[in-house]
Amino acid sequence: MITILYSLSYINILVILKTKFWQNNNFNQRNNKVDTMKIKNNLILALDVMSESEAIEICDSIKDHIDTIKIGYPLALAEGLEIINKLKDQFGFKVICDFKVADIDATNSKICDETFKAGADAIICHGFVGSDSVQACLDMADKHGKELFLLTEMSHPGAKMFLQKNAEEIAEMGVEMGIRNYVAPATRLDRLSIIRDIVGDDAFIISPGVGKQGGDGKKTLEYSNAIIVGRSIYEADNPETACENLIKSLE
Ligand code: FNU
Repeated sequence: MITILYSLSYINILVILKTKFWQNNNFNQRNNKVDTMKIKNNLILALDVMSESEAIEICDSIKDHIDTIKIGYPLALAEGLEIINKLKDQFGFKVICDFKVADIDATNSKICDETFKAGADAIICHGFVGSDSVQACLDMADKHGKELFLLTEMSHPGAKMFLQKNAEEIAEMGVEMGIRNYVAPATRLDRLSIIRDIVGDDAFIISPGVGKQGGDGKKTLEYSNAIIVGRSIYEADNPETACENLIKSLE
């Protein structure tokens, strides 16, 4: 009897130790993720200006308040991917490339590889293309030790036509694939809240649509980890003041 009890408690200890190991491991992984994407003032600048000189001028004026910028096709097509390292070197920013990658897996791999080689810290991909295409982006992000953001539902009115109908399944797919970073709209808080529920509190959500598209920054941050703001900052007469006022409004 004593021998049986002894063996049972030994097995119990092993089970507890194993569980703790996984908990710790997951905890460490989570910490790494959040650290990688720690964003000053929870504010990302969408730098959709059309020239390097304009980009530098804007960055120079907001550099004390923002440490993460998002570059999309407008600036990358106008100035080439070299703009990524130029802005990183000059301002020490983290750069998210908003290329909404949405192709077959083989092509997605190539797009992500080139973008990470050019210095991007993260890339945004579409989810509607399916798990094989998204997996290719995820594998390339892992290979480079960089981050992938999965776009679930977009912020503009047209997203209601097709994307919204599948956004929840896209988010579920992301969770099944182990994706930790998501893009979800600041313009529809009910939808943002649903997406947050699906991806869980440990996921990192960034949200475009604050300002010009009508979204409210402070309310968005009840569900998101950071807001993405473009025109309200870079089109302002004084981008630094616009940035400061926006940050105050988030308190
Ligand atoms: P602003 N963007 C968006 N909605 O607006 N990446 C999305 O659903 C999405 C995006 C980008 O309106 C948009 O391309 F997935 O001037 C732009 O770069 O504040 C930025 O977010 C919003 O810019």
